[in-house]
Amino acid sequence: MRTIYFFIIEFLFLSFGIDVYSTNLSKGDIVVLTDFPYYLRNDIKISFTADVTTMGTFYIGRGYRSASGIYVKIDGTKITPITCDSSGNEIEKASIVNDLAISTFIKVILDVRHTTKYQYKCNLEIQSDNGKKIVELSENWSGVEDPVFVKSATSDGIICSNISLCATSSNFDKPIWVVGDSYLSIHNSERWPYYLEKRGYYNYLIESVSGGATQVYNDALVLLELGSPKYLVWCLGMNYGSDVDADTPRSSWKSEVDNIVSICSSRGITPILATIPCVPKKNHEGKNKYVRNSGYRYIDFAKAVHGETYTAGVDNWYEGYLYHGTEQKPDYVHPTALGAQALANQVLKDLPEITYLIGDVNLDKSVNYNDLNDLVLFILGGKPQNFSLFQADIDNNRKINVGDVTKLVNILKK
Ligand SMILES: [Ca+2]
Ligand SMILES: [Ca+2]
Repeated sequence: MRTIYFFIIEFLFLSFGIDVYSTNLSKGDIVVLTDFPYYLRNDIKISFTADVTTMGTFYIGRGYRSASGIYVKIDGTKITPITCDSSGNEIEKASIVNDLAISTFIKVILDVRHTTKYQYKCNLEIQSDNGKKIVELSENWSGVEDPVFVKSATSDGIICSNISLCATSSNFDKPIWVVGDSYLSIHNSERWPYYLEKRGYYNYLIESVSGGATQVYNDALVLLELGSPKYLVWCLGMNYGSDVDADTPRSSWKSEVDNIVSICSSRGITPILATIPCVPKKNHEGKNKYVRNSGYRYIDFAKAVHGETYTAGVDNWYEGYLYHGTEQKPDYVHPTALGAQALANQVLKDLPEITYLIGDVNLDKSVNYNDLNDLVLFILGGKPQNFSLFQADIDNNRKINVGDVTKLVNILKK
């Protein structure tokens, strides 16, 4: 088997997508989009086109045989959704009939987007010689944290040429990006984004992976090549080593935070830092002092759960906030549902902008023609009441002008 790694060949600045091209895909080959963020969650659109030499089985999606992998297997007669268990073993779901005659070309589009609470569903579209087929898959893609790939099966795989694999995300337009680790999950009631979603607030990009540390920092550098949020919320810290003391944060964490702040500064992005609750085996006092003294805004997660001080081997959090795990599998790192609610409340307190609706320029929690009137009034030099500059820059280019009016009209037309 051959593994092919590609680097960015072409940016599509209008859609913020990444394309990768190759001459062919043979049995056993896998193509991975190495310059597209691996840990991007939520909305994502993947497309694959190829000239078919011999139709056979192939897989397309995210995380081939990885712990949170989710993808589809397509062959000449059926489409089979696949999820992977925590060991990366494939679990095949009920197949859907594939009645397309695929002999000269194929185009596959996977469009994953938020549908209902805690659910990210995937629309699959396949085009070929005799038409197209569109199906909505029933699996929930909200837990995915893996790279985009296409793979030809080893024994009966597709053979094709002129392949193109492309990925993009509507999330790149979101004004707030949150980068972190296993604390960030929308479908787990022991994580804070769950409680934001419960209140209807999910309008932000999440980049995260369990155990996330420097690998997420590196992924964030890739992500920042694809767009610029207004706010970059930096929640990494738990999975770095203990601080030397309360005045000396872990050097690897500090150098990465410093670099992210520097990138934000040069790009006009507002960094939002975060304190990290101390846990019985990890001292984050140095990181937290550094965050508090940085002069930047921050979310005070340590305060939210009473994890500000470190005592080796002792749970200093509020009663019932820290998950202890089981005797066989102790935890002492993650919050309980109670702890997660406290963290969510702290996010709402320290970053109220995360609740804003795109286009709600008068901040009355609905988007309608009053917002359009106020936006036009402001651009013409008037002074609308309760006008939010943050909300008015709908196209996220740090200017408030006719481009934002066009965006708002498009939102209202939907
Ligand atoms: Ca409004
Ligand atoms: Ca603008």
